[in-house]
Amino acid sequence: TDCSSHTNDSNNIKKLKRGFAYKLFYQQGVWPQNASLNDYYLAVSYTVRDRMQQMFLNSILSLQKKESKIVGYLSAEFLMGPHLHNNLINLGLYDQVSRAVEECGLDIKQIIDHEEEPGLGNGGLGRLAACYLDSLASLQIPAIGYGIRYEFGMFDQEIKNGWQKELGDRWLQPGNPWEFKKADLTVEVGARGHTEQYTDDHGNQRVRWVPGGMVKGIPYDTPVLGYRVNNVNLLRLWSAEAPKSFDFDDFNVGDYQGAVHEKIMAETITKVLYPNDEHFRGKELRLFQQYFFVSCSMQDMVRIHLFMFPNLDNFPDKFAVQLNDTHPAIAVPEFMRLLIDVHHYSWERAWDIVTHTFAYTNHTLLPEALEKWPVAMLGRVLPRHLEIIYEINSRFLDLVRIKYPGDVDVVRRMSIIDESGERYVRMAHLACIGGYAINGVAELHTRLLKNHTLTDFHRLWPDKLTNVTNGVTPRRWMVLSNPRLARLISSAIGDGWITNLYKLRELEPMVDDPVFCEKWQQVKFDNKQDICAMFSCAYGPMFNPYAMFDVQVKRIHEYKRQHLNLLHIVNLYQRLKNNPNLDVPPRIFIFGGKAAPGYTMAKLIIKLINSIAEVVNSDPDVNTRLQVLFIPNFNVQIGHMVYPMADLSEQISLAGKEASGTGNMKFSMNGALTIGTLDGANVEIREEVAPENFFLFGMDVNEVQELGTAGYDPQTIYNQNEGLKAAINLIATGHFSHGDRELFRPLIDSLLYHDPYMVLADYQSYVDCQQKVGEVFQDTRRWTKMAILNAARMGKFSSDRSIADYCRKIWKIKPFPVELKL
Ligand code: 26Y
Repeated sequence: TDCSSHTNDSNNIKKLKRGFAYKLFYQQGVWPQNASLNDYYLAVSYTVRDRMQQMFLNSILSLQKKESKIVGYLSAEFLMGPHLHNNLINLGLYDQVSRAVEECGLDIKQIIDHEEEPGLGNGGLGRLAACYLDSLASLQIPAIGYGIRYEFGMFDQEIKNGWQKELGDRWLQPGNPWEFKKADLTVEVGARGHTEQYTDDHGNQRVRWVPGGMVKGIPYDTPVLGYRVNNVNLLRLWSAEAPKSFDFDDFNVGDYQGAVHEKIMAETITKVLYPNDEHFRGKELRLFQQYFFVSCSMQDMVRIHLFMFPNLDNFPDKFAVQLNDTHPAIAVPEFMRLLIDVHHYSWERAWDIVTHTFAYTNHTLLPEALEKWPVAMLGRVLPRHLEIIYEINSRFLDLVRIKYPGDVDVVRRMSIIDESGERYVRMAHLACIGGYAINGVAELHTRLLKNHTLTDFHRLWPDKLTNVTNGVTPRRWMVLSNPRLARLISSAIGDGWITNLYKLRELEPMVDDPVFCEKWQQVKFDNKQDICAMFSCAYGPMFNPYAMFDVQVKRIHEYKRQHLNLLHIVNLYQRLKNNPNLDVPPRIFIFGGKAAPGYTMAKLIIKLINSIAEVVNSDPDVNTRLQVLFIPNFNVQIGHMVYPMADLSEQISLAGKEASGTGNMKFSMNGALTIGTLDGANVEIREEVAPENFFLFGMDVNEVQELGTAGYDPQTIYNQNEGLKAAINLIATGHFSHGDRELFRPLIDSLLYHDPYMVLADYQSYVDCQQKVGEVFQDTRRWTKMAILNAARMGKFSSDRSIADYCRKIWKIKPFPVELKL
């Protein structure tokens, strides 16, 4: 059989090569000798895509079976990352395609790296949606991810003179081989206009919305493979187009300029992803983006449902619709409108259907991130929806009044409308009221939702709010990105861990096997060398793979406290300058992450990182033991390199601010140790790996709260801590800015006079903990044991576990394996 599988292999490789040549010739229109790398990338991708079609079409067919319930995952962001590599792994075709490509005289890595990643998300929330699609397919749960096909995704970041510069992300330019345009599934979406009452043919009083304008929504489908299963799910992203472009007979008689203008206006809707995460701004176009994709998606699900059933009575049995944060929460009034105005349901029956359809995931506790649209704006853009929201609110508040007689304050607090000043629609309240389930994304986060942010809703409906701790997919974040580690693990315990991450526990006894430990270290070393080699092009051969790689990659945000990390670096720099014999291991501090273009303080933090790097890296007194590196343009692709090479993972947000974090999980499953606060999922990671394998520092949520109420004064701390004072002064006096004392003043002033994220309060605890980290790192055997135990205990943080929780606790869906028939 060995021999026959070998002939199968070589047969398949032959077929793959023929496939490449065919696609080059017929699809790209080039001979192999004239083909560019992009031609080859596309030819390989189309060939691989063909291998998915059988499963894809059979999966679509099975969606249309009455027995299977479908998850509709509504998300304004899907940060998918590159497709080709992932699809090769999930199909089990990596080795064969790699050899076929090699036999064409090319390198599979080159081809894989050529892909322009679809960066249709800001960070955690968008990447979570992508991990969940992977797990849904792998667990054989029928699902459709609904979102927006932004023409420009997350901006590309360049560093110029230490500052962030934003460049447009033209990801579709080279051609996207993974999507199918489905022009026949186009839907129409209205905007603006007015509502009117009318009497229908049967004498019923009805309301209709007469929109002022219409746009077309065109779906583009991307297949989402599961890992080695036949189930292929669907990512359906909507693109906006003008309804009758260049048909200026009807409305714009002869008005060519006007017609073109209308077309341009329509197409701006899906032009660009808003790059501000965790900071809400009431931009009308953003509101319409949300409504646009939600309306398209709800209409699509209704169409699918009516293809199988005579009416929408049993819609909640067919679809579980998850709202990924409040960005799609306008789905609640939109579905009400479709049911009442279009399908002529009564309010009561429509409300029953709606409230058995939606579930809402909250991803943030930061008040500035909560979406609230000005009533006036919402009424202008979506007049019918505002009426419906008022009616929902009025009926809801009646219920609140009956539950809490005489309590006018609770009515004010729970109302969908915030009437404390200018009137706003609170989208979180709409999502809580309009669905049957609400969840937080980590135990601590859910507890805080229950006790603070959503406490009134929790009191009213005690069973509605539950926790589903986030997870990440081990396919992309281990198998794909860390092949050395994946091979080592599989050689020790088999490859069952890839689909059941709890199996990594079987690695635990290996900590006493010196050979295994050495191999583990070698993997980490090789991963570190890879990245050193990569950066030697830009920086020369300055990075030392024997150093500790201390990494913080995530969006740049004050609450995530990159500047706390910097204060420690400056302190270490000063100690090294003062004492050349200081007994600390060499360390490379690595940063990566994007700042929202309008977030001045975050951009200043990037400048400070690069300024410190400039001084430190060129100072021969310290630069053999301390280096700082800012990796530009952190995205999924760069994440593939970063998580596997890290020794230390920085998860240092102020307790109570990070809802979950998911980078923390990626680091840990790749054998990095965490230095972190008791925030988000750090709490559960520490619980799983055991306290002795986790570097904990800082205040917990209670202490943060107590300090806040007692009155926090950062200046007292500054004055009482010599090391801290010296570090801050060194920055303030212009040591890292060529003597310029003004450059970093806004940052210094913020720390000294406000310090909203209590950086100074946690400083000493952080520095002390970093001291301990350094000591443990010098004991290589101990560090390695801790690292192995970290990875071995990451079972809980697979997105497979998260999705299984959603299925059981919220969606009530069971696996539905796809069978292949011709
Ligand atoms: C309102 C708009 C400006 C907005 C846009 C994007 C608001 C928030 C966001 C993105 C939020 C986000 O990424 N949140 C993160 O979600 C992760 C997945 O649950 C969490 O792990 C992480 O802690 C949280 O910050």
